[in-house]
Amino acid sequence: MDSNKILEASFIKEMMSTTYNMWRMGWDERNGGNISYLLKEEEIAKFLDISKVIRTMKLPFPIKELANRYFVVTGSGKYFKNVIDNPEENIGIIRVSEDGSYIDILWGYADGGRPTSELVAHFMSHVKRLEVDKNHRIVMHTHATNLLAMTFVHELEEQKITKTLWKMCTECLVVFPDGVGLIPWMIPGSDEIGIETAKKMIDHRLVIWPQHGIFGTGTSMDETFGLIETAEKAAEIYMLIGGKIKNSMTDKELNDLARAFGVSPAEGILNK
Ligand code: 2HA
Ligand code: ZN
Repeated sequence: MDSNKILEASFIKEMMSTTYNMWRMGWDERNGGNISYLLKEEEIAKFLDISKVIRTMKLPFPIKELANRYFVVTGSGKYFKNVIDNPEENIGIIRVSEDGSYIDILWGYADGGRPTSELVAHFMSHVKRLEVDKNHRIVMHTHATNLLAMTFVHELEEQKITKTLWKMCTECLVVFPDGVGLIPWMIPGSDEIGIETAKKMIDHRLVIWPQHGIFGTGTSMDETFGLIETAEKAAEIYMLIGGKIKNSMTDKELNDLARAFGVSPAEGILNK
């Protein structure tokens, strides 16, 4: 099978267009950001000989929950800006081994590269999200400008950040009633940041990394991008108004909104 047939696959096209969009948003400077997309074997087998392993790579610790799962993942050190012109070098397709201890590289990373440095955070977040949503597929990390800026001037308390974001645009509570999770500042790429991010993913699809960026998860690329885009828009409004608030939605209005749209706001944030 021609290995470039994979470029016709919709999931590869989605990786190309999404990374480009995120770069255009100004969120993914240089090698900032990473995406992993859980794929079904049959989706890949249509385009690629899945019995051909190019290379293998050991994982820092076994992730048995993802055994035999396939992903397309952005490359470590690669620029989102460049994926659209050269997907073979900047992204790759991987499969987690039977015992979860290593990965097979099946396509991509053509210059000898490897998946994102945040692979642990991605894999552990996939595990947690799959436990709560069987349709879960995407983990997306990005340096969304205003969400990052907000972590310098807002209290670092997840319920307070959630409430602030909900109040910035009427749509926010409807789009992320589960609110945002927040972890302390930690070393990127470490196992610890992966473990702490994943813990937050049990209750949230968005997790903020102070002074760094955000992790978003979802069932499709559009939904996940839209989730981060909505939170980022709210953070942009917050940074634009700079604390000078004369009018805003009351807790009662937010509760009415939730009822009208049939969503349940995360507990303990709005006054009843
Ligand atoms: O991939 O964004 O957090 C580069 C990063 C690390
Ligand atoms: Zn980052």
